Amino acid sequence: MNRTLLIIKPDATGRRLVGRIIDRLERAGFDIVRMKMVRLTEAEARRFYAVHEGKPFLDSLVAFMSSGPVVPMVLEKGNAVEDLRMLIGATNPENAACGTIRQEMALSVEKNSVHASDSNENAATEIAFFFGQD
Ligand code: 3AN
Repeated sequence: MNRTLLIIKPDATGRRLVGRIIDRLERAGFDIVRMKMVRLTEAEARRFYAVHEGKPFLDSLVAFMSSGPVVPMVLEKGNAVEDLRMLIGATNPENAACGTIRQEMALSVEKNSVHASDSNENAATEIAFFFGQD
């Protein structure tokens, strides 16, 4: 079993898509082991996206991610990181495969409804960011 982090982003919480996204995750065999709803400050969003420091889209991304509630959750499954990336689809919904969460629900490359960790190492860091070490 591996763990990964998924975040339901403000565009999706704002459109009442939380239940639909959770349904997709559970049907795909993920167990939710931690979950909460929080509103990030700009400083927290900037810290979460520190890897994107210097990118032209960072300021807009930080403003968006702190614009409304988000739902971070820890998901458990065999091959969790890769399987979740497959289920959510490409960053840009225009390139996301049919049947993926982003193809179905995302509005744009920025307002793309969900975040998922892209490696086991980043999953551990991102889980600790929201839920500490326990
Ligand atoms: P992913 O979320 O698929 O791992 P990353 O980590 O490359 O993609 O990007 C993090 C977030 O930054 C994306 N989810 C998206 O909201 C935003 N983003 C990435 N690339 C762009 C871009 N070219 N223009 C605007 N926003 C972007």
